[in-house]
Formats: sequence, C-alpha cells, structure tokens
Amino acid sequence: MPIRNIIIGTAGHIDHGKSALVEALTGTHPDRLEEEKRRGITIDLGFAHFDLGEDLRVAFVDVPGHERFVKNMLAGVGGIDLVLLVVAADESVKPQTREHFQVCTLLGIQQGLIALTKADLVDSDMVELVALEVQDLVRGSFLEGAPIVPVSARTRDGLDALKDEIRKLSERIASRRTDRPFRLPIDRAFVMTGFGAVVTGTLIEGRIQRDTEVEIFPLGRRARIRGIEVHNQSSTEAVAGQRTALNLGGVEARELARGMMLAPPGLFQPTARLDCSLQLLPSVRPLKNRARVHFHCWTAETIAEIVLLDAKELRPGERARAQLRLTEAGLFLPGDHFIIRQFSPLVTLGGGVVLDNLPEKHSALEAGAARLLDVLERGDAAQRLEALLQQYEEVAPLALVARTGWELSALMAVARQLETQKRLLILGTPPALLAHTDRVNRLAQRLLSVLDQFHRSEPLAPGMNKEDLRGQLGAGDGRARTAPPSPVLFNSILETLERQGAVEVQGEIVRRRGREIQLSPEEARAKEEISHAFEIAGFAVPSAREVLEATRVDRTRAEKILQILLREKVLVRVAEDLIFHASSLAKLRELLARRKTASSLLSVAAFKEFTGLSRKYAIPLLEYLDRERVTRRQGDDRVIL
Ligand SMILES: Nc1nc2c(ncn2[C@@H]2O[C@H](COP(=O)(O)OP(=O)(O)OP(=O)(O)O)[C@@H](O)[C@H]2O)c(=O)[nH]1
Ligand SMILES: [Mg+2]
Repeated sequence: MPIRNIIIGTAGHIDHGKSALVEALTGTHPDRLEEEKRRGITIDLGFAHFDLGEDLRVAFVDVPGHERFVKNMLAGVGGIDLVLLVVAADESVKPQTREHFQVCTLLGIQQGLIALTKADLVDSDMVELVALEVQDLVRGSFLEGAPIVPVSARTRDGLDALKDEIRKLSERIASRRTDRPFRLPIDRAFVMTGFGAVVTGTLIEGRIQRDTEVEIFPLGRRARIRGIEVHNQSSTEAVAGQRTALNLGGVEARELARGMMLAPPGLFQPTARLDCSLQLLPSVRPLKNRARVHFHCWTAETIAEIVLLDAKELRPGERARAQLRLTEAGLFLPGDHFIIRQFSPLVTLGGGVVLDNLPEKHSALEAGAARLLDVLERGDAAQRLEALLQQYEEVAPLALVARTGWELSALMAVARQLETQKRLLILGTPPALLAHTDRVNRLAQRLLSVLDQFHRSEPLAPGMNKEDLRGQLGAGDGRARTAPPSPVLFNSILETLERQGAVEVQGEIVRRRGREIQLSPEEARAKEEISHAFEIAGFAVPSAREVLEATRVDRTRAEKILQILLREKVLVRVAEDLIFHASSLAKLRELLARRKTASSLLSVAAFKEFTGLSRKYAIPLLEYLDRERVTRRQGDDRVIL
C-alpha cells in the first residue's frame, strides 16, 4: 500500500503544550537547541514524524509560540497541509493563538483541527468553556466546525481521539501538485561531517531526483543533489508534500540559508517586484500607501514597500491590489501566499496572494494592467495564459513557464487549446515562440502600412528589402519603442499576407501585390535616354555618371532609373563602373562564336583588337565572359567555349 504523507503544523500561544503534544504523538521532542531546552520554550522550528497505521505518515512542523519568534513560525507554516491549533485548557485563547490562527487564514490553509491541551489541569466545565471561546475565534473561517479534541500530553488522554481526527482529515487533503516544476524552500542549512552541505525543507511542489541539478534562488548558483532523505530515510526521489533533506554538492553550507529556494535550473527568475492581492486584518490600523513592512513568503523574509494600486490607503479588513517592492529578490510564483508584518510593534498586519511575479513597475493601475490582474486573479488557466501572452509581441514558452510555474508540457497543452480557438500562434519546431493573434494582426496591419508608405515615397523602387521592413516594424507605434519581430514571426506574417494576396515576395524584396514601378513621363523619357546612350556606345561604353548627368531628371531619380534598367537586364553591370547595353553583349557573343570557327584560342591582344577596346575595359569584360562561361582562361589566353 503506498504511504501517504501529510504535514501538520502546530500553532498556538507560548507554553500551551505544542511541543509536548508533538512528543506525545511521535515519541520525538521537536526542540533541538540547547537554549530551547534550558529555557523550556521553542525558539526555532522543530520536526518529528510518526506513522498512523500502515498507510499514513504524519510529519509535524512544530513552531514557537513566543511573540518574538513569530518569524520562525512563519518560515514553518508555509508548506503545511493541515494546522493543529493548540489551546491550553487552563489559559484559553491568547494573543498568539489569535495571531497564528490569522496567519493560517491569510496563508489560505484549508484544513485543521483544534487540540485543547493540558485538559488534565482543569475540570470538564472549563474544557467546555474554552471550547466555546475557540469556536468564537474561528467562526466564519476554514476552522469553523473543525474537530475540537481535549487532550493531555501528561496522561495521554484524548490522544487516540486526536489521531482518529487526523486520519479523517487526511482523507480530505488535496495532494500537493507533483505535476509542476519542483520548488523546495530551505528551512535549514548545515554541514554534516563527511557529507558537506545539507538543506532541509518541505517539497512544496513537483518531484526531485538524486543526481540532478538544482538552481538556488536568489543566490543564482547551481548545485548537484548528491543524496536525498525523506523522513530520515535515504531515497532516490522526493515528491511534493514530503519533508526532505538534500545533500548538495558544488556549494558550501555557509553560502546557504533559510529563505532560499531550490528549483530546476534555468527555469525561473528571481523577482523583487510582485503584483498581488492584499488583505488587511480587521484588528489593525489603516495601511498607508508606500508603507514599509516585513514580508514573509515560504521560508523567505525580507522588507517590502507596499505600493497600493487602486486605493490611497487600505482600511482594516479590506482587500486591495498592490505592488510589493522587495529589498531582496527571491523566487516567488503566482498563487504564493505571503504575510506582512509591521515593524514596531511587531504585529501581523495581513497577507495576500501573488498574482503576477514579474510585473511592470507601476504605482497606479492603467486599464490594461488592471485587466491583467483581474484575469490573473479570477481567470482559468487558458484565460490567464492568454492574458499573459497579450503582454508580449511574441514570447518564448519558457518565459511563460517563469510567469506561471507550470510545467512546459502543461503550458503547451493550454497553448494548443488556445491555438485551435485562433487566439494564438505557435511558431517554430520545437515550438520556439508564442504570439497572440491580436498582436500578430496588428503587426500585419502595420507591415502593410509601412509597405504602402514605402511605395508612396519610393515609386521607382520595386519593393522593400525584407530586413529593412522587419526593422521598421520595431520602430514603435507612437507608444514605446519595441524590438522588431523575430525573423520567425516576421516570415510567418509575410507568408500569411502572401497567401492572402496582400503582398508579393521576390527573393529579398517585398511589395504590395500588383504594385508596378510607376514612372512619370519625364522619368520614362530619361529611361529611354539612358538606355539609348549605352546602346549607341557599343563597346566604347560611357561612364554611368556621364550618362545620368545628361538626363533631365535629378541625380537620385536617374540613379534609380539606372537600377531599374539593370534589374530589367536592359543594361548589364560588368564591373564596378562598367555597364554595357545587353544588345552590345549579345553582339559580342556573336562575334566570339564566329571567331571560334577559325580558332577557339583568343589572346587579350586579339580580343582588344577585334573589339576595339582598351586594356582598361578588355580585362574586366573578359573576366565577365569567364564568369558567364563564354570563355575560359588558359594561361594568358582564353578558350572560347
Ligand atoms: N499538565 C500538563 N502539562 C503540560 C501538558 N502539555 C504540556 N505541558 C507542560 O506545559 C509546558 C509547556 O509545554 P510546551 O510543549 O513546551 O509548550 P509549547 O506550546 O511548545 O511552548 P512554545 O513552543 O514555547 O510556544 C511544559 O512544562 C509542559 O510540560 C499537558 O497536557 N498537561
Ligand atoms: Mg514548543
């Protein structure tokens, strides 16, 4: 039978018997530190586990109740499936009972149960009274209606009932997602003699294998997983929802610390800016725009400036959208819950959920940004992907993995669904980029208008050079300057437009379909003149400059007309400044053919003589004939082919 893993976090006021209860259930006292033992309080997170029957392994993350160590509690509570709220029957609800409970609510924890500890110290009336007070506290929350079990760690009364409730609740826990790239927030890092760096944490999503690489955020380093332990047992793999210890190679333990996050290499980006939905607790003072607070997410802790996006201040009990600017970057993804706490006095203010982990910097919401956040907050997977896609002209699928936390294959499945609805294009094999259809259509329109504009200002040009056209598409559309579309996207747009009959592509030249070069009567006359000048010159060709200057059109236009003649092959450029009329070259071929009947060997001198050309023209012309395979060089002579 496969063993299911659940992780229970304790919560509750100092001295209410959390650690004693964990010990009573697991046989392990979770306090590890010398100081904890001496002072009789928990300072940092403690871990212990036990098997409930053959198929359920229960791991505990035991947290400190002391108000000064709430930050340690926050580092532990992130990865739990279920909270065990501990309330001492002789003291009832106290400040950290309340605060820990609020934290669990803000973090979106779904399941939990309540233990009334030290039941041996009070009578049953008192137990009932405390139960009522606890019910008051949790009314309207995820813990409303949760089991309340009186227990005693001393007499062990109630422990079986508690285990029964844990088993029942475990059935209702949605298993953590193993179909996403893994993430492991580090809660401890230390050196183990003979092994090197070891980190521990709850694997919150995905799965990890021994001998694979991890990236350490925000350190920006990579390391190798040399060994994995799950619940103190060596293993080749760990899956989401397990307490995990990793032996890492390629990194020193002193470089590692609580708050860092392990993830697959090269997939994610650290971020110091988060757009989020933020909720303020009812019991605190209004939160001002630009307030600075402590920010806690998973095991990470840093300082955040809160930029309220749709309100000037956030009132107690209310929810608003905000951009958090973090002092230290970390790996955070949409859907991650976080807690904010005030500086002094140090109390929990509220919390929220990340909507966009890589947002633009903004301090108020423009319509577009507001729409994006709306969809990211409430949309389904396809809607969210589409909304993200609309932020880009085009984007690599992996860049969207970094903004969703989805596995690439899952992302592409959603993309293909959108593709069949004609919402996006998937280009390249393997898929190299995605582009939203709206954006692509806009780009196509822009391409046509750039091309029209080009034809208007360059009536003598056959069309626009592809690369120039692509470059112009990046010049921006009145708003921000954007990069030109990638060749892949550009060519795809061009192909579509060609198919639709809007443009014609000839080699490197693009023109509007049916667009002819349009010559004015004056230009047509100049074209005649230029052609004629070369024609009558025969082999004694003039320089292009002379010919162009003799026409009545200006130099630039004359230059273009010359280009047209060259393109139409009326004129042929034999060398840099050596242009012949096609009829002269035809005549030359004829002469050579005739000469061949006498002798196929031709010296430069003979060639000069019978064409009447000077050496300056004869050599390049012969070279041209070689290239055209009319002649072939042989020593100093030519063979007529
Ligand atoms: N009589 C009685 N004493 C208990 C029981 N559970 C705990 N205690 C005592 O209460 C004191 C505090 O217990 P802990 O388990 O350390 O309390 P805690 O909630 O872990 O405290 P922090 O971790 O510091 O927040 C200890 O002296 C325990 O022996 C119980 O069920 N009955
Ligand atoms: Mg304790």
